[in-house]
Amino acid sequence: MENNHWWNKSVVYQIYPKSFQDTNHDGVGDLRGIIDRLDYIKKLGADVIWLNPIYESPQVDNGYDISNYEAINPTLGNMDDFQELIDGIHERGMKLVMDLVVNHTSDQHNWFKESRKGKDNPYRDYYIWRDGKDGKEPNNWGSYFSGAAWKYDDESGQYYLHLFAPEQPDLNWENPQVRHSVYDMMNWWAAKGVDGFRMDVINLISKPDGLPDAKKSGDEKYANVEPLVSNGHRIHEFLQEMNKNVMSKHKMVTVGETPGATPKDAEKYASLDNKELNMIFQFEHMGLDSNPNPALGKWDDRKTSLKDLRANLTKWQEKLYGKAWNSLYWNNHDQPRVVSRFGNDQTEDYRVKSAKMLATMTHMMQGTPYIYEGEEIGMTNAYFPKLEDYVDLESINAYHQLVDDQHLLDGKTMMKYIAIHSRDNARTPMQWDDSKYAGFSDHTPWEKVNPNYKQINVKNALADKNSIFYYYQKLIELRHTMPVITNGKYALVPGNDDDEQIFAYTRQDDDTTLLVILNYTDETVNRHYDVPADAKLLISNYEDDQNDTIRPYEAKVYQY
Ligand code: TEU
Ligand code: CA
Repeated sequence: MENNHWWNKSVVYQIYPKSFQDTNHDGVGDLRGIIDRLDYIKKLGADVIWLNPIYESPQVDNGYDISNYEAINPTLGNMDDFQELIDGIHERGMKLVMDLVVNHTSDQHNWFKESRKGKDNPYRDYYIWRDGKDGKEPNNWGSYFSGAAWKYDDESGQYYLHLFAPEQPDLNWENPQVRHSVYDMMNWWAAKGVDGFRMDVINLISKPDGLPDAKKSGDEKYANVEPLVSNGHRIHEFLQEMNKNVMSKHKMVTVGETPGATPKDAEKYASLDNKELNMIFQFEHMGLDSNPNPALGKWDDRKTSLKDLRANLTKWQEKLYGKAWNSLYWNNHDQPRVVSRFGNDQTEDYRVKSAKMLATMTHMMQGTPYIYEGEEIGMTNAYFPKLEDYVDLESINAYHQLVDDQHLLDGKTMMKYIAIHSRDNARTPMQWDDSKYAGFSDHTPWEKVNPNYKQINVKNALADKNSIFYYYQKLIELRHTMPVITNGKYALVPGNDDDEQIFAYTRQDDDTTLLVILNYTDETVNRHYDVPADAKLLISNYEDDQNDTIRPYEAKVYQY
C-alpha cells in the first residue's frame, strides 16, 4: 500500500505560542515572535507548523478555553500578524495547522453567556444542562482537572457539564446547530489559508445516551469518565459529517487528539480512505508510567520498561499497517520532556545520546512525526521544587485534591511526582541562548525559565555539528528522501521481544531494508545481529561502529 499524500512524508513542528518567543517585552510569547523564528524551523527541515490555540481566551487553561473562535488573543497579536505569519509559512514552503477546540468553549464565550441566562434561551441547548439528583450532581463523573465534572449554576437552577475546568463547559454535539456552527468556523479558517487542524479531545464529543454513572475502580472520589465517554456512539457519524462539510472541500490535514483510543478505533478515525481524520494522537505509550492506583492517575515516579514500550509501539505499527496512518510523538505541551522521561538527563553525554536514540526510535517508524518545541535541542524537565513555581491548573488542583482533600499522598511525595509529570515541564520558555531569560524575552516570563538554559540552548546547538538539532535535521532529511521510511513494512527483529536493553526492528520495502538498533539503557550490551557485509551505516549517535558492542544509549541504523 503506497501512502502518497503530502502529510505521509511530512514532519510537524509544534509551537506553544506563549512560550516560544516574546517580541513586545511582556514576558509572553507572541505571533511576531514566531514570524521571527520561521527560518529556524525551516532550517530544521519541518514541513508543517502546528500552533496551540491562539484565539481570544481568558487563559484559564492557556487558550484551551476559547471565548471567540474567530479572533486572535490580543496578548499574542492581531489578525494582521496572523496573516503575515501564514504568508511567511507558505512562502517558505511550509504549512500551518491550527488547534481546534470544540469539545468545550470558555464560559466567557457568547454562546455560553446566552446559554446560562435560562432554560428558554435559544442557546440553552448549545451546552449540556441537567437537573441535580438528590441534591447532588446529575452523575458521578469526575473532571480531568480534579473534582466533579458538573457545576451548579445559580442563575438558571441547573448543573452544566465540564469534563475539564468549570470555565470550560462542554458543547452539546447532539444539537445540529452546534455542529454546523463549528463547521462554518472551520471553513472560515480554511478560507484564510489554514492547512489543517489538530482536534483537541475530539473523541470525547459524543456523550453516552442518558449520561449514566461511570465505573469507579478504587477510592477515587469521582469516576474517571474516559472509558465511558471516549469514542462515543455517534463519534464516527459526527466526524464523517464534519469531513463532508469541511475537510472534503479543502486540501487539509487533520489529526485528532484521542485519549483512550485503541488501534481498532484508529482503523476508523484514521483509515486510509480518509472518510474521517488523517491520523490520531493515541496515548497508550504515554500511560505506561502511570500510577497503578486509578485514584492517582498519572502521578507516579516509575520508569517505563523497554518491554512495555516496545510492545506498545510495535502493536501500533503492526495493527495500522495498510489500514490507517500513525502519528509519532514523544512530547507535546501536556507531557514531560522525553529526554527526562524515557532517556537520561543526568549527565550531558547521556542527555545528548539518549535524546538522539529516542528520536531515532520514532523517526524510523511509519507515520507522521511531531517534534515539540525544544525537543530538537534536548530540553529537559524543569523539576521545579515548590508548588508556587507551577502555573498549570492540572498540577495545582491535583495537589489539593490528593494531598489536602483526600490524603492519598503526603505533600513531599506529590511534589516529587509533580516535578516529574507536570505539564509545566513542557511549557517553560524556549531556550534560545544564554542571555537572561534564555533569549525568550527581556521581561520576567509568564512561566519560569529552566535553570539549565545557559548550557542547553539553540545557539549552542547550532554551533555544534554533533548536536541533537543536527541529528533531528538529518532524520527529517532521511524521511524526505527515503521511501522505505514512509512505506516500508515494520518488523521486530526475531528474538527481540523480551530483550530488556536493546530494541531492534526493521523497515523493509521491495529494494531496501533498514535495521534499527537502539540501546535503551546506560549499560554497554553485547548482541549480535546479522548485518550484510555491504550494509551502510545510515545514521548513528556515536562516532564509530563497534558492531556487537552496543554502548550506552547507542542508536544505529543500517541500510542494505
Ligand atoms: O488535552 C486532553 C487530555 O487528554 C489531557 O487532559 C491530558 O490527559 C492531560 O493533559 C495529561 O496531563 C487537551 C489539551 O492538549 C490540553 O492542553 C487541554 O488542557 C485539554 O485538552 C482541555 O482542552
Ligand atoms: Ca509578547
